[in-house]
Amino acid sequence: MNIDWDLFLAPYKQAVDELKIKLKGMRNQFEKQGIHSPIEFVTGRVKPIPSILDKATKKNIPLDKIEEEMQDIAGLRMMCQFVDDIKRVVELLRKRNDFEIVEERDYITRKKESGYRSYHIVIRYPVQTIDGEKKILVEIQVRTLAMNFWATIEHSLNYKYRGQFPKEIENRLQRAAEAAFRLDEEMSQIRGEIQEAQVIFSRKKEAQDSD
Ligand code: 0O2
Repeated sequence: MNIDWDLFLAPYKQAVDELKIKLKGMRNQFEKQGIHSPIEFVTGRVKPIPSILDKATKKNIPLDKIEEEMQDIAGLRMMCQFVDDIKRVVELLRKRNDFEIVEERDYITRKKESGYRSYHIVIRYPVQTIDGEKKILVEIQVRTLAMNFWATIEHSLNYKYRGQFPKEIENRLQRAAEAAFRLDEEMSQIRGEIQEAQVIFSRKKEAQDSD
């Protein structure tokens, strides 16, 4: 099957661009109201073509089925400071009416064997095109900064070793995953202190900026 990738990926690119603005807008609304935002920052990407092809081969997905069966061609990531913020973000996403939630995968309560933790929400998002509305699947990953740090490092190593980690690296990654988990726990314990400090810091910065 021959795919015109530019044409195929165009609505995915549009969805990522639109959702980045919408999800970043949620953060801005918290800031405007002067309350702690459960969202620290948002990123988004369209899966590169070689990764789509690799995943299709690995998961036995025929190319004419990737639209329905590959849920993360369009992907957004929402990073949070604290583990409790993840729940709040998920609730905010559930309340929205500009998309429909298709599936939720909680890899926080049950982390993956690799040590990976994150909350995944798959949505069906309507993109308006000149040929009418097209609904596409988008995966939103919600995670803390510590979970993101670990996943980013593990992802690069995975790429280097193609999933076949030497035993020592595998052990270190497991220990790093535990350390990231403990870091999240510690930060949750001193959450009040951190937030007070952040309010003082942002007031001081505002005062300096208006001088
Ligand atoms: P990329 O480069 O991030 O796009 P599967 O791929 O079989 O694990 P499935 O069914 O596609 O799982 O859904 P899942 O696990 O909900 O989401 C897959 C995506 O989650 C991955 O995309 C990663 O982004 C992330 N992820 C899942 N498990 C791990 C892990 O152990 N380590 C890291 N670093 N990320 C993980 P892709 O396609 O793998 O890659």
